[in-house]
Amino acid sequence: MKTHPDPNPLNAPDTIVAEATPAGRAGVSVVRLSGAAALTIAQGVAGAIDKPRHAYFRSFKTRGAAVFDQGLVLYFKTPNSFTGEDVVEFHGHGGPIVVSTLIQTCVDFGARMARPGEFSERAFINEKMDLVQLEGVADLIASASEQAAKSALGSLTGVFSNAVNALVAAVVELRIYIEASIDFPEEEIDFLAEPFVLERTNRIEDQLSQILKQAEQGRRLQSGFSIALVGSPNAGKSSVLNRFSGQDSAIVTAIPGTTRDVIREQLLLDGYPIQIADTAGLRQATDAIEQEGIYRARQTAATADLCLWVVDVTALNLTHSSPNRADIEKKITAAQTTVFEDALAPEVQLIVLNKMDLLPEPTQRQVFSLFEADHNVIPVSAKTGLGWHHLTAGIKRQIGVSDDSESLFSARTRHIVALTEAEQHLAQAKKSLLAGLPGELMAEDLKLAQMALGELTGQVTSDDLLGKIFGSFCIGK
Ligand SMILES: Nc1nc2c(ncn2[C@@H]2O[C@H](COP(=O)(O)OP(=O)(O)OP(=O)(O)O)[C@@H](O)[C@H]2O)c(=O)[nH]1
Ligand SMILES: [Mg+2]
Repeated sequence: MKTHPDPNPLNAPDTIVAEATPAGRAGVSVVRLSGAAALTIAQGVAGAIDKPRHAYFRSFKTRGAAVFDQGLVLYFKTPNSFTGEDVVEFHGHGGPIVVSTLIQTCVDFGARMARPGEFSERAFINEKMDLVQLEGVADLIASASEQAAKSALGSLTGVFSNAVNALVAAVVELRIYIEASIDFPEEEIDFLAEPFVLERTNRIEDQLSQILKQAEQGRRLQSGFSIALVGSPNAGKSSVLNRFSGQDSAIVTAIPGTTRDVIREQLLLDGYPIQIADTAGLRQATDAIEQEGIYRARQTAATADLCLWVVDVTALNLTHSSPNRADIEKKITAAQTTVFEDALAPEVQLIVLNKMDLLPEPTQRQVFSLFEADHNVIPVSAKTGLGWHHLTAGIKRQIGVSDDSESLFSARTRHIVALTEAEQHLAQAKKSLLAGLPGELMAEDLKLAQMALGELTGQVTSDDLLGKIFGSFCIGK
């Protein structure tokens, strides 16, 4: 009788196994083994296997040699695998019993169950991918929109990492120069006064702020952009929400003060994930419920990535005069300041001039032409959809996404934190330089900036951080 190889589990304590596909019933399910004993264990389950990247069609047997499934076995020889270790994939039938028998059989032959994110962790330790790339893998899997997936792929393929690495290289180069100057104290002043020291510092600063901007956009692409609809009662905020969501999400009535609660909808705007919030109309309310609604409206506006300030165009009394742009803008500002004393910064808002359908045709045409080339005031009708594509385009412009998103990558809060930290250290370094302070100070700040950047890709890491990152991944990833 043919006996299965029997690896000593003590020699291979660290070969891990998990289902790589989601649990449940499916045509095919993939179980993955990784570690020094992966091949021996796989041979125990499926017989002789030696050729890497070859699809073997085999029966899968338990340690007691009972056949329980048949399928494909693929062997990836170290270091040419996802984890960098020997990896074997079993493509068996996707039934819960079959999969659990397969995993149990691998354990019987000496593997152990993988912890969450352990395959990724090994890929990181074996330098197959850096942290940003592995997070890109997780983001790609979690992507809820086409654009989010595109940006995650950017991180996975190294767009983000390359940008960060280039920045680290530039910081290191500058550091070496500054540190060399410290070794020649008599000439230090001249060293630091070389114009290229400031030039390089400025260039690094520009590069960093560019990456930070892209990272912020990348993070918002993953989590979604938040938009708040604000304005006076009856301006048509709820109608705008309903047109965006394509359904009657919020109650619309002709009674001012209809909306009190914040009503949130998730949607895709040309493939970009958006969270849009309808809020209570802003006015001096006497009713306690409405007051609370207005308080919430302000809070929503303050934390949103973008506010759409909805204005009822008929409330501007344009019908009797020939509309004039400066006049309209003045009226809008006046309306805003009466209801929203802590005025919104112009860069976080778009003015939605609603109810255009109610204007007489000639006035309508005039208003449209007045704001044709304007990026901040957008005439629309929530009722008829008039001008809606301008609004969509305006939002995309405001949140900084373009259809050419090739250069995008996904990012997480921890990346933004690290980049911001690096930016602060760099600013401090520049300050010391401009103040003519000793080179040691600048060198130290550059070092701190470098370390902050190193945390992104994992060049500098604590076990704590790694545990947190990989712990958030799922088992089998
Ligand atoms: N003709 C026309 N009427 C509109 C338009 N948008 C909203 N309305 C009407 O204006 C009234 C108020 O609309 P809502 O969407 O409830 O306004 P709101 O800003 O949410 O009001 P509050 O919740 O009270 O703050 C309703 O009668 C709507 O049908 C529009 O574009 N054209
Ligand atoms: Mg409303």
